Amino acid sequence: MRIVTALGNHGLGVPDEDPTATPTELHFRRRAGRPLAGDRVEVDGDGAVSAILPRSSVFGRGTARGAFQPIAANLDTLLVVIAPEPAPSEDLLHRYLAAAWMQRIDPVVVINKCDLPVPGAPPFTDLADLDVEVHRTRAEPPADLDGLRARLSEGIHLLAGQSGVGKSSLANALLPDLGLQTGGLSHSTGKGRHTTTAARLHPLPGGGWLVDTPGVWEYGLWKMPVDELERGFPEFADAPDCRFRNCTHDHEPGCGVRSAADDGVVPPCRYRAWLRLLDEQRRLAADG
Ligand SMILES: Nc1nc2c(ncn2[C@@H]2O[C@H](COP(=O)(O)OP(=O)(O)O)[C@@H](O)[C@H]2O)c(=O)[nH]1
Ligand SMILES: [Mg+2]
Ligand SMILES: [Zn+2]
Repeated sequence: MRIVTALGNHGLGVPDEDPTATPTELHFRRRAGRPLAGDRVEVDGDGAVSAILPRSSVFGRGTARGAFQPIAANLDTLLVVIAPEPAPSEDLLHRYLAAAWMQRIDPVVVINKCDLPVPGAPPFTDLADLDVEVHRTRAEPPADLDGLRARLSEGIHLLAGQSGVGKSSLANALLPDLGLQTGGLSHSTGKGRHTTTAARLHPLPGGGWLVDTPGVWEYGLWKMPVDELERGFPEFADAPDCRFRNCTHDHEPGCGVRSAADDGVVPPCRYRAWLRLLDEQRRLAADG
């Protein structure tokens, strides 16, 4: 079975061979651990989840205290949605990219609302310097979605991005029967934290799954070692070696990453993102 949504010790699942079947209620046995949306699981004779099959990835976020909060399993793609309006946060864009890379998930940037003029300014102009796939779409009314549709026909893909960029509109355009509320209404109803992070998988008509996580757009990382953070910055591998093996690429003399950023070998926007995420790690560490 494939878990399409999980809420603590129970959830909904569909047979692997029939993703569009009506999901059935599943109890999760304690010894199975905590299944997540996206998990493939074994079900015992009583119809309860007895084991989680090995995961290819786990996508999560940091809580306010810096703990890792898992959101979905076996993601292939993180769709980072930005739009000309509301103006994108450079910080949020780059932390999503880093989070995807460090969790072995391919990021894809979706520039939605391409009916509006796309500003010739960062972070839009920085995208050309990054090793990341970019799609331009219009969700409302739906247009220019064929490229994205084709890209999503296999695997599990999660829509992320700040409020108002058109995530619900995109989900509605890609999943004609969904009928999600658009216009940010789900934000103003003051739903609890549990509701706002419960991910839900929807089978796409052309194959593949789209994961929708209502309300998740503030995105903090969790406490992690510096080398784990660095997995989110694959472009640093192109920099010369640093003088110190445990270099944090911040203040240290002889830092290859900083010199590569100065030379433009590492995109300066990525180096700035690194310094912000390093700062966040130091704040999390200081909070205990
Ligand atoms: N002009 C334009 N507006 C869009 C597009 N996609 C969504 N919108 C509008 O943007 C607003 C926010 O969309 P919504 O899907 O709720 O964004 P979400 O908060 O990311 O889920 C709504 O008023 C949509 O009608 C688009 O491609 N072009
Ligand atoms: Mg929405
Ligand atoms: Zn360094």
